[in-house]
Amino acid sequence: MNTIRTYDKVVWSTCNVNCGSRCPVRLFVKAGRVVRIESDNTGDDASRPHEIRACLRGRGLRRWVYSKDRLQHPLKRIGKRGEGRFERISWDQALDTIATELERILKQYGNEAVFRIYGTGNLGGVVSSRDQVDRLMHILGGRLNLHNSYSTAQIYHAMHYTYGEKETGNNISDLVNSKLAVFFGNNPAETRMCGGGTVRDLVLAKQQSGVRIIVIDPRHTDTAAGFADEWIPIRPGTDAALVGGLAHVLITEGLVDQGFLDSHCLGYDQATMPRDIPPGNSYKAYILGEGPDRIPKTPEWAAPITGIPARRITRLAREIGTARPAYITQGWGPQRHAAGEQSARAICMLPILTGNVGMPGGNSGDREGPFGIPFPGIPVGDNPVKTSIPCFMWTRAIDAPHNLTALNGGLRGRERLTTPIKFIWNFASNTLINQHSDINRTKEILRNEKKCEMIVVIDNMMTASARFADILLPATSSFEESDLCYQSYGMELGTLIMRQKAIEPLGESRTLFDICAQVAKRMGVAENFTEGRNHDQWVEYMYHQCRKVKPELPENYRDAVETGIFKWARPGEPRVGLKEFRNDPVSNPLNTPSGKIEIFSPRLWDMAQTWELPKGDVITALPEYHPTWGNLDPERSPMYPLQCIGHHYKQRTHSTYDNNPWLEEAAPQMVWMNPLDARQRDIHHRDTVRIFNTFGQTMVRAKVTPRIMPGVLSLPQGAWHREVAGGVDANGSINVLTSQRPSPIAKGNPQHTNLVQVEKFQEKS
Ligand SMILES: Nc1nc2c(c(=O)[nH]1)N[C@H]1C(S)=C(S)[C@@H](COP(=O)(O)OP(=O)(O)OC[C@H]3O[C@@H](n4cnc5c(=O)[nH]c(N)nc54)[C@H](O)[C@@H]3O)O[C@H]1N2
Ligand SMILES: Nc1nc2c(c(=O)[nH]1)N[C@H]1C(S)=C(S)[C@@H](COP(=O)(O)OP(=O)(O)OC[C@H]3O[C@@H](n4cnc5c(=O)[nH]c(N)nc54)[C@H](O)[C@@H]3O)O[C@H]1N2
Ligand code: SF4
Ligand SMILES: [Mo]
Repeated sequence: MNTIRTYDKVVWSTCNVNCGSRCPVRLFVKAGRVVRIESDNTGDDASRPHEIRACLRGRGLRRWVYSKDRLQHPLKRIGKRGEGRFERISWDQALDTIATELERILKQYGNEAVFRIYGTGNLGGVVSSRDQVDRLMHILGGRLNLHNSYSTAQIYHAMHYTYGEKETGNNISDLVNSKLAVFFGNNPAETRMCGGGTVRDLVLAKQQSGVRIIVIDPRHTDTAAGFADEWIPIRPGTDAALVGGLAHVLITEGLVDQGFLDSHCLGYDQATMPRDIPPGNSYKAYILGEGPDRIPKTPEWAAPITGIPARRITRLAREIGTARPAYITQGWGPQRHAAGEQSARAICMLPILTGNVGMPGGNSGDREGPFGIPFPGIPVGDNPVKTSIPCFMWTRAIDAPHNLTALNGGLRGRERLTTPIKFIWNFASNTLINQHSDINRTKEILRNEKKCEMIVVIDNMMTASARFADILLPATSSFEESDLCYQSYGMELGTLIMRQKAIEPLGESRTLFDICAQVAKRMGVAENFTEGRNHDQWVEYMYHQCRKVKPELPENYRDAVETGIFKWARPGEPRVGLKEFRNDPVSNPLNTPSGKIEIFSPRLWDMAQTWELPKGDVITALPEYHPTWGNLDPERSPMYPLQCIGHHYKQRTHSTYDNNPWLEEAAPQMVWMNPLDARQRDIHHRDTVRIFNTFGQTMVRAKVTPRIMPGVLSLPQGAWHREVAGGVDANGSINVLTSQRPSPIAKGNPQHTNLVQVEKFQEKS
């Protein structure tokens, strides 16, 4: 290995993005440049706490930080919004404009007109976190709140109505105690790629116990390829139908845990139904065809909907019903759909029916539960504004605010939105354009400068969102600022990394803290905002807050910086979610109104009567399957006969790192397509194809592979949108094909629900 003496300094840093692993990296600096990156090398694979190896993306950070797309100076839009034409201005000009406009908009429209859009580009920083914007706005009287996330809107609501609790899952290391594992749309080999994520624990559990793993996913994922004993391809959006077929076998063959259902659950059969509900509405009645629709949910019923043969459904049900304990889990792919709440709730029915909830080696049906140390974020204070929109509904809050209500759009704190969004803070987010649905419609809404009047983008790169800024500010990257970084979804580890500034800011980049402090100064609230600290002093202050949680951390901040990285292994046995409830449901009731697992949800029963839904959407008290606008029988939608999902891809984290050419070479952007679908259209591997629907069109190369089921495409989400003609994207950016129609309960993003057509791209001569 190169000796440290070859370099001027070596500092600890992190990969910031929201893949969730927050890997430590070491930056080797020479003559003011980072010239080499290494991964964590403290510990080894076998030790506890273990080594956290960064993936290719973290190791490729230099290509990203020094990219030609890097923003280096404050810019002001010239020409129409979104054209991408800017002129360079000074920091003073930029900050004065922001402060003047913010003041004007606050005065003219009030605080509900200001919105900090969802964005995850710098979740790895504590001081350089989006919380700074919230803190500033709270001091200035508040901002429009947001709830949900683009990650988990539907599953969050599913868990809320079923269990009333968050994080109900067992640690994945608990797999060593399982007889069988069933993964619905969960792909940790790609979405939790490094040593700090789930994949390492999965490798170890599989090695130790040889537990049988079944992956249910439209794609033969890297997880299926690496770990699964069997892959069952399923039509996207139909997991609830599969569960219906499985439940029918479990019930009719006596494989359900009746005792558990009687003592812990509401609404499995008539005996535990709420008294005021008419008979025939229990889960058992629904499955056996004794409910209002009179349809028994047999495997033969589920087969044509899901694309899984009835025989295979029966066999899977018997496997699940006889393996005790069974670890049934789902990723967040099944829920990022038009009726994702129903898929997520339905998958939970398998562990509920078989009594695998709250057991070692079992699971609740939720995603695997994390272990994390509760280190604090910066204090953001109270938001005086109580109105909150689902984060996905922001385009409606600009375009048709008066049509966004509690009953049709999940608005909280008000019956109806009264103030449109007029000012957007977009920090470390490409959700303004690239990551939100229906890019072409979003652009149309934002191009109208009378609607949203001011957009401030603070980013490292000239992204598709940055092009829609009125004022565009260059932020320091993680190489250029000190901060603290905590673990995210770490299953077996808690971490604290003392990130150190490695190089001077590129160009005129500034930290988010400095930007907010300067705006605060111009608005007359500098002292409130800074509390007399600068960026580095805040980092030190937050370190001392961490010491309150982990008093064994060095007393002296410089000593901590010297050590650079702290890790804690999860103590004791793997966590078993809902264990106390399982052991004694009377003394430890759940947070649902009944205190039980609500298979039948009285709250959803009421919502079904009162909420206003567009035609085709339903809310049901039971986790029923209903076809949606996006997974209709393709024969009934001949124009767009293919379903198109968009998986989270190893080349990048969302859109971040898409502009690293090394990663594009390692994992190119291609649409997955089954050979049967390709042959019908005379498409060959690596051909350029055009994928289109009513929302737009994109061009990308085809990956013709049996690793995806016929009738389904998967276009890896996050590619940088590049518009080449009206509505046409040339870079395989999936959000020109997705819809802004929200899911029924959560009002979440249905971005894996899309109907499309594909054909070979032919250059017009
Ligand atoms: N490499 C990489 N890692 C990431 C990210 C990234 O962009 N790149 N993003 C991070 C973030 S913020 C998040 S929220 C998580 C996302 O994590 P997930 O939401 O779990 O990831 P997805 O790839 O969307 O979906 C997981 C799997 O579900 C499958 N799937 C899609 N629809 C269905 C369905 O209807 N039924 C079933 N059974 N399966 C289905 C997909 O094929 C995919 O393999 O990943 C994180 N990790
Ligand atoms: N079709 C489809 N769309 C999706 C999804 C999907 O599955 N399918 N997934 C959704 C999900 S789960 C999520 S979480 C969202 C994610 O959407 P976003 O949160 O917008 O995530 P990114 O696209 O990574 O954008 C992050 C931005 O932060 C910038 N950035 C990175 N590091 C730093 C930093 O240190 N400082 C600053 N100032 N900026 C930085 C990057 O340049 C980038 O522009 O996308 C959602 N969109
Ligand atoms: S992208 Fe995720 S797994 Fe890869 S280095 Fe960064 S934090 Fe780690
Ligand atoms: Mo996410």
